[in-house]
Amino acid sequence: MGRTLAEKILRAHVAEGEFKQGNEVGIRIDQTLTQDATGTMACLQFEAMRVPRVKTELSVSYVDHNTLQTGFENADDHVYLQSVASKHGILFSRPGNGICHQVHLERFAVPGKTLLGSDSHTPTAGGMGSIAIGAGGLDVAVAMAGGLFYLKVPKIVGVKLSGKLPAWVSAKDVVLELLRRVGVKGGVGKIFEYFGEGVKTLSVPERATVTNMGAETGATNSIFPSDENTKDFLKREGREKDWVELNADVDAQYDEVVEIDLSSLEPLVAQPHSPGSVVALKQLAGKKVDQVLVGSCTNSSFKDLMIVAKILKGRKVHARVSFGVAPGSRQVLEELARNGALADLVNAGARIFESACGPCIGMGQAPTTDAVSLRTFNRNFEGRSGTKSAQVFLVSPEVAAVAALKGEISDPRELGEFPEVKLPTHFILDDSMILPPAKEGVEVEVVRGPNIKAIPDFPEQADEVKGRVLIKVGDDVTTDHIMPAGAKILPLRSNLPAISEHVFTQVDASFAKRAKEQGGGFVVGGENYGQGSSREHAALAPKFLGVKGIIAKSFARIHKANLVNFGILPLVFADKKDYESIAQGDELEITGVRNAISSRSPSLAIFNKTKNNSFKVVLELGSREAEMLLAGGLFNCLKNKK
Ligand code: MIC
Ligand code: SF4
Repeated sequence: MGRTLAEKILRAHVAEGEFKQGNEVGIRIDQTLTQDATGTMACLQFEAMRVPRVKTELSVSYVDHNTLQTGFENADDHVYLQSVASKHGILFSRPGNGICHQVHLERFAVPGKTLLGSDSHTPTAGGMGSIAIGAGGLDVAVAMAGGLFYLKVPKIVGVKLSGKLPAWVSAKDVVLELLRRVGVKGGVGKIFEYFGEGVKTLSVPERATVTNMGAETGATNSIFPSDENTKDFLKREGREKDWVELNADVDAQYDEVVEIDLSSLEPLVAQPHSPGSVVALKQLAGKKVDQVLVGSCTNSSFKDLMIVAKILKGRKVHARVSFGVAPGSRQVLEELARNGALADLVNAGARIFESACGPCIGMGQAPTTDAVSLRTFNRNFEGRSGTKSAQVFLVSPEVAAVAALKGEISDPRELGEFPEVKLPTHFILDDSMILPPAKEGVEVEVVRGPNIKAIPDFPEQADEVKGRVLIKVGDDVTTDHIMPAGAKILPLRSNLPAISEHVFTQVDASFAKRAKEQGGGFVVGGENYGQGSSREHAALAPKFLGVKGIIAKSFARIHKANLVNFGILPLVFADKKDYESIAQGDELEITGVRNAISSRSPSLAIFNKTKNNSFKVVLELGSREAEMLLAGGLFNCLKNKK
């Protein structure tokens, strides 16, 4: 039987375990990426491993999230990251050089390689034919130190593309269509592998838009073949030598197949507050718009921004709309500056932001109260924009540009001829903002500002676990709910005691105080607990506050791994109905926890003292995870092995 492309690449990297769906395997990681918001923790953890130089083929540390520098904290983090990178053999992409995923795609992603990144949108590089997976910072630190990355072999779902996108319909609509069909849980435990005739009609950056936002389905990653278009893009980036042809076998068998006819697609929109709430744009035509933002790692490539500039050229942004553009990389920005498109954007009334994540992670540009904000981004979780009452809609650059002109949602197809965008034969190649590491790392001194606090030691897993339910939340709770970001909180990413004060603040401002007063306890959640961002602070900060276990109907992949990495029990209701009978404040007790973990008995009974009843939970663990939980987390586990 023929093999899928994902299987071929994964098999070539398996170093432990048998490659069989559902089995845990350890894979070798060729490349890593970190960004500053998760990277400071990853670097602190890497430093604590006392490995002098990274053991990967390539590791890059990007600064793109925390670039506002409203105080000394962000700036201190940057210098810390720069010095760690130099000392330990990591390339350092300076603030202003661009968003990690866009820059990685341009300068480093290679077909057939494995990439592990401490950011959930790492699968962007799947557009280049890499197996690119998002993970918690600690997993990435382990990979930098030469360790394997462990994952359950996912199902491989083939997405068969046919036809060609009509004018004014773009790659964003392809992935919105996938989200419309499968929703925000539909990709859990799966890889989406694209194939079929339609693949040829999409360029690498367009493919990357699709693989980027595949993260919103909960998928492990998404991947496109490496073909002539891949070669073409690499050539324009001066990296033709990195090209290899990679395809699934013609008789490859997928676990499932989803078919998308590109020709039949129309402009789509994800409505508030979920990337999975997708409807046809025409249903919302006429809705007044207050803010339009173009950028983020989903849609900030040269072509995305050129389309917007061409639509706006010689026109003016509507008086009601605040219109902003954040180019994905310095390369994109310089191209636009030199070819005149930047002037067209400025002339139309655009506010130009730095090449960084910016408003996508709530670093500035919070919309007005009750605003309607149209964004080319990938996430519209409630409050993520910085304004809780704002309604954020996710759209393509084409739709965004037309809304900026008209001041309301309107079908871009009504604007007439679709502007053609030609890619430059050679992109401007200037890697001077990517600093190479020192040749002799030993001499480099790591610079630590007062905001950079060491991670505390955590004890091993107790046998008896007691505590109250500190909070009960519903389905699809995101890591943005658990550990919000934004201009106020993001600068605290390297200061665990300080950031912990903000756990669950969007949901219940008194959570941290209550958790501390009660000496920790439990969190009760619904389905898909911890979807979205890879931020390990959503596990680490609750751990710091004494959270011992999360009892949920199901968990998102990266978050579950982060919980285990930091020694928090991920408990799943054996009978989902028990979720109903448990309330905030209930006193819970579990005994024999160590024994259950070491005997890998999947089932545990929880006694609800308040209700005087017991219910069952499942603790599904591989042997490695069991070892980690017993030790009180991955870090303790590594220390024990030394
Ligand atoms: C996000 O888009 O939510 C982030 C910010 O990039 C996160 C990482 C983080 O929280 O630092 C992600 O996607 O993993
Ligand atoms: Fe940055 Fe937004 Fe992309 Fe996350 S989703 S990496 S915050 S641009």
